[in-house]
Amino acid sequence: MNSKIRAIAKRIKEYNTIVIARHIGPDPDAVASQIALRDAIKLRYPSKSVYAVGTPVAKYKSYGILDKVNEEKLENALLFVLDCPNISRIDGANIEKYAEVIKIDHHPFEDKMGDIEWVDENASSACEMITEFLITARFRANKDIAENLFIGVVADSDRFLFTSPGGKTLELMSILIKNSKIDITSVYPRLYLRPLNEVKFQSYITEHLKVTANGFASLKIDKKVIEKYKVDAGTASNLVNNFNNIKEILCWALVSYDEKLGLFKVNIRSRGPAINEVASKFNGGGHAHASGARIKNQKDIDKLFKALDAACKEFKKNQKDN
Ligand SMILES: [Mn+2]
Repeated sequence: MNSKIRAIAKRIKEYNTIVIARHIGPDPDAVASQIALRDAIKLRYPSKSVYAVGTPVAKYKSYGILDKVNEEKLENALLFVLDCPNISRIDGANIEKYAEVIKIDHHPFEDKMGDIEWVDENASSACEMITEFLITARFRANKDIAENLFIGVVADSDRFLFTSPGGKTLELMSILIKNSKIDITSVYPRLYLRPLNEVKFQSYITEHLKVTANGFASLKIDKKVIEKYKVDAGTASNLVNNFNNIKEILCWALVSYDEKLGLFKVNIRSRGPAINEVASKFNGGGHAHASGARIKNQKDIDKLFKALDAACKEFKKNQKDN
């Protein structure tokens, strides 16, 4: 058994109060992984108090209900941080309040949070790592747990386009499906069924993308458009994944304004240059080919766009040279 997995199983056994957090602005992988881990621990240890925390998101409520925890009242609790490499992006938990912190993540390493840091950049998703943990440490996954894990893997791997090497993602999913007997065709609509107004909004984006000669595409989506198509700012950023595999586009970014936070959310994807280092200079970060940034003013957005365009230019030049 992987020594990290053994150590994590041991900690779960030792602690009676366990809190599971993930990143702000959650996606299916973040929410599904925390709820799956919570429910699997409860299944094995029914007397333990296990909580999955963070801001609830209406569209993910079918994954399970999130918990509220008063951290001031916690004593000797264990905190899990899933799918989140940096302390500043943890939603709803303060690592200082816990006796121990365990990170399980598939993003490039950023902040040290505790003694056990299980970081696997090769893993497709946090849900893949939780699946590996449950299978290896012999935790049972019932139908709800298995469906959540499958959803997270499918979402982050873009339906198995990006999987870990050697077939590991597929192997783990095969074991999960076999053991839990879930029907994956009934799971897909939960991720892929979409309203017509959203598809129309996607057409609007396609129609209005600005594409440079270097292959950088971008669009600032203003409030009026979001209102016209009756979508929310979150939908605008999630659609970014639908612009892959376009010949003329190497890297692309969508910007929407988050009223609640009072700043611009930029979602960036690339099938060419690595973009996380560029994003990290603009209050952001992420994976080499999928990053995001939160920006306060228009000027910095233009600066970020220039830097991404330059990265595309450099990438094209290197390809020609080789
Ligand atoms: Mn993830």
